[in-house]
Amino acid sequence: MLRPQDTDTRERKSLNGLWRFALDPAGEGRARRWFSGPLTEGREMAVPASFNDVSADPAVRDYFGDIWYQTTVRVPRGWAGQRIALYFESATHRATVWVNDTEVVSHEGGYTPFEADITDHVRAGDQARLTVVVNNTLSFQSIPPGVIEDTPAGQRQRYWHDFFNYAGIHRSVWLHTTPARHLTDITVVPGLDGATGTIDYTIESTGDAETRVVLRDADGRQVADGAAPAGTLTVENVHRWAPGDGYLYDLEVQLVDEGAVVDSYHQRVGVRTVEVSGNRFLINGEPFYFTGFGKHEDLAVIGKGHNDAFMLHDFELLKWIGANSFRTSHYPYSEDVLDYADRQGIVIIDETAAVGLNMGLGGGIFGAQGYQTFSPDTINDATREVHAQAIRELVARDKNHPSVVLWSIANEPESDTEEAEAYFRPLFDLTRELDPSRPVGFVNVMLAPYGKCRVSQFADVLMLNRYYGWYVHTGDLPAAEQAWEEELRGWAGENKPIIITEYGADTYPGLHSIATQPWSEEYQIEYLEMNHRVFDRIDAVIGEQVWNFADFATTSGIMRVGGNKKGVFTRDRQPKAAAFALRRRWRKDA
Ligand code: BDP
Repeated sequence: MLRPQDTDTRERKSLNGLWRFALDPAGEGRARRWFSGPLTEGREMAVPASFNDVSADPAVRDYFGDIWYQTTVRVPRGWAGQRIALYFESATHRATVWVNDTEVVSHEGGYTPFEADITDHVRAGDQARLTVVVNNTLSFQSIPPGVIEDTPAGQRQRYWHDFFNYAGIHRSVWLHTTPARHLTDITVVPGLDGATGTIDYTIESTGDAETRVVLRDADGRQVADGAAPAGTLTVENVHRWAPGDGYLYDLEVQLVDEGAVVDSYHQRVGVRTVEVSGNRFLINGEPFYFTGFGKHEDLAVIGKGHNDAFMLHDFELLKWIGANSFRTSHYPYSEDVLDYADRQGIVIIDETAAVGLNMGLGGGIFGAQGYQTFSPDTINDATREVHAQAIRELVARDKNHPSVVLWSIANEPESDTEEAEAYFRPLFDLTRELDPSRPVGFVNVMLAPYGKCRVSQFADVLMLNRYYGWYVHTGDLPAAEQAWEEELRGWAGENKPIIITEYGADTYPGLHSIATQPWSEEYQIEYLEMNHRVFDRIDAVIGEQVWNFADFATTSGIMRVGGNKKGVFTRDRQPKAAAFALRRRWRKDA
């Protein structure tokens, strides 16, 4: 599936704006065919945005179930004779869409795009009613998982991930055209042979037209071309894509019939290689050290809604602090973020939404559980298929981004049991089959330390989340330092690169202390410095990503003060004292 574009042969129209909106607590909208007429409740909702915090009603914030969105669109008159499609960049966590009275698509998974061909259901020049029912409930068969529990006060949604279950239509919605005969997919895999760049490409299309590809450099000069639907382009003296240098070529792909261009699409290409060698992570053959953060899509009012200005500002802050990378914890981020990272030369660890597959984590953050992680009634084969589909859709969407250097197929799942091993083995195989060009890993949790984890054997890179000095040895940094180093030395013996994908301390901005006091701004600095001493003593550590870039909203709990406060920046992006300390470490020039 190709993201909508305006090209010589394609047009798109944004459907962003205010949509009619209705919650459906009785779950009656589908049976009562709410899609077959105007939603009458009279509320409106911004698209893109999470609906939760837009309203001032706490019951809306915590609502789970069906959520209805509706808009009307006039199909441009000039679109007659074209194939017309609807493209949702995401709808969290699942959605069904109607055009007028006809159901056109359903999609499971909250963070990847889906599309419906609606050519047969609309007419150029006419108005059409679009209705979407989004559903945000989590179950043991959703990614991420959750459960609805009956309580004396009614049903409650529980989940085991430490961020608020924002939902709705978080990203842009497009109405767009393609020609009837059209390109359906493009895959590029870059390579390097000394100063020469290679680009293996594969083009998929409907129909039997010929293919033409033209590669242009950033100044628009043609540097290579080809005529087959698959092949290799070479570029002498290639300008490599590299961390900090987001140089992109433009691959124009055309379908051609008797000399006429039938369809045309532009694919950005960054020429770089990624490889694991021993305990090194190589980009363009050079060892790379990751600095940066685990982030979230999380903002006041709009929740996980994508916002261009905040995206630019976050990247400015990354640059300011000397971060060269981040992880899309804990779900695929907006396609705009990936595109911008490509252009900025920011390196990305791209993660699925498989977070919270771990009932062992219960006690502390989420309260007692009473569930077994893997069992026929909880995370089971059906869940694994949903998880596999999430991986397929992530790779399909992000495979061409040079910024993406590593797949993370899960965050902190149970990984110390035989069931976990059996669950994950095929998912690693699948990811490698889908993309042999990038390393694959998952993020290991403290409950499955060195010697106990049975899943890390499948990973090319070890990604560890550790909270020595926070959740354990709280406030006792010397004890934390010793225990942390001891564990890390064990992992280092595996001869794989190690990225510390999370280490962090909750910090209440403005709280100060001369004594070593957790929650103070000084403690956050001391905690980070302790970690850095440990990392610097261990050769296999090739990356440090602090948890978190910014404070973010979570579910309620006694461990959370108005959300998770491990941000180096506050939720409104003001620096805590630790930001300056990190900047001194990461930016040798500052
Ligand atoms: C890890 C999770 C992350 C949490 C973090 C924390 O990966 O989502 O927010 O810990 O506790 O368990 O702050």
